[in-house]
Amino acid sequence: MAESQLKQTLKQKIEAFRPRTTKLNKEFGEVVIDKVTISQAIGGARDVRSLVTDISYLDPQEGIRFRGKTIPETFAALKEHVVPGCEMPTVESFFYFLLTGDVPNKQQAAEVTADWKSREQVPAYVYDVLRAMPRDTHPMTMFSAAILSMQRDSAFARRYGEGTLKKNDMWDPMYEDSMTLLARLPTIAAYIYRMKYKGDTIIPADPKLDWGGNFAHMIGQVKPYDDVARMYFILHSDHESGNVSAHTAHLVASALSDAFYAYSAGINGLAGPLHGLANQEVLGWIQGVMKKLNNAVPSKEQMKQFLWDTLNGGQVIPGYGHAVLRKTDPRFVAQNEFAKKHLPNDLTFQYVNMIYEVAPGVLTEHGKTKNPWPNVDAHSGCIQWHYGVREWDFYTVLFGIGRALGVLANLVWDRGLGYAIERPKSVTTEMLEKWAAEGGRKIG
Ligand code: NMX
Ligand code: MLT
Repeated sequence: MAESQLKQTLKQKIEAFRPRTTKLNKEFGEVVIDKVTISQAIGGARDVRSLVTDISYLDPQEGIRFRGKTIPETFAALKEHVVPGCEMPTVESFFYFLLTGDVPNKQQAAEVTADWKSREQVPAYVYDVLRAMPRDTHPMTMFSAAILSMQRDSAFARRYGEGTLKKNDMWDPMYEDSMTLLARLPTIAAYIYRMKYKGDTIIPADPKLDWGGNFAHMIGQVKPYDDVARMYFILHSDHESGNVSAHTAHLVASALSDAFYAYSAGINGLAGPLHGLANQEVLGWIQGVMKKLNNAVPSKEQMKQFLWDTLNGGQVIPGYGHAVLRKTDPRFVAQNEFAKKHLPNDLTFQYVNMIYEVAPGVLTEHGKTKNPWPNVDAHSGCIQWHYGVREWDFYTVLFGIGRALGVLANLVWDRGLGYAIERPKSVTTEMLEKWAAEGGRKIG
């Protein structure tokens, strides 16, 4: 098969970039860029600068930038890729941008579409795996298992096993696996959705549709949900590399495990309630309040009381707080703007807005969280619910389809730049106590 233009472009970019990483490592490897405190060692390595990625960067005040562009700038840059009759660009054009750093032209974006179409056929054994699982299995477990099952076809594992794969060429089969995985994720997710919640009535792919539009079609949705799907996948794609799903995948892949092993593991991390599962928790929380109020809109005082009840019950307010962000998440803002335009009178949307009005004050008064503002998950379920995707426990699968775009682009570059196996150093509690008594550990 002739090598795609995208792959040739990527090869040139990786080879041109590699000397920068090599030089930094060889000539400036001892330059200090951070220090580590006891609370960082105990507290989840928060803020320790120890990962490198050029695909996205998260500023605590501003939020995410994809390849240097804010969310509005990203959408503006991809304007010529907006699907006719829609508002959102294709996910394919966005992926080209994420992977290469260049805004694609029409032909370059079309090449991604064609490439994914050529790989989208999901092997029958994946469906066998899904069907063998009890139907009440969480869809994230199903999604992870389906991804893992395809490891048997990994190009990376096969080429590595042949014993001739050179380090500088390892990005190539990682790219192949990543493209295969991306091509199949919407079909797999839609299959889980229809099998689990829609009486096992599977809707086949439509070859005329783009990646996001096709997913909408395969779960049985109509316009404008196709734009919701595109927006959702783009917004959830990447959040630099320290978040649990991206970091897990990076860590697993650093052992030269292939993309299937690595992304399945990333999905398992995304399934945690402090990470991606928070979007399901938010909807559950809102529905709980609605039930108590017989679907009435609460007053601000009532809403405050519900928030306090949750906090006093020892639980977190889902969708609020963030490990890095210290302002409202711009992914929340992007969804809020979409909702204002398309579902202004939706009851759940009214709840989301009212929570946004009162929760930051309540959380500030509560005094624990460093960030009382909403994150992406505070909004996403509300839009899904409005369009009839009401099976909350599927929401994190939607996150997982989008997150694959960023994680897999990163894994290709990780291999291209030859990042090492990850292995931070552990210390004992006794050591920490000793250094605490001494006022710090003597370095050097
Ligand atoms: N409600 C109540 N308490 C909170 C919240 C919240 N939303 N956020 C943080 N806290 C507490 C936190 O539990 C911790 O308490 P303790 O000292 O008793 O352990 C304290 O505030 C300090 O935490 P932070 O340093 O502000 O936050 P951290 O970086 O540790 O955690 C989250 C970040 C996102 C895990 C945390 O804010 C949280 O649990 N939020 C709710 C769940 C959520 O929305 N997760 C989705 C995040 C985005 N995503 O998609 O992954
Ligand atoms: C994410 O998108 O991964 C979340 O906002 C969590 C994070 O960045 O830590």
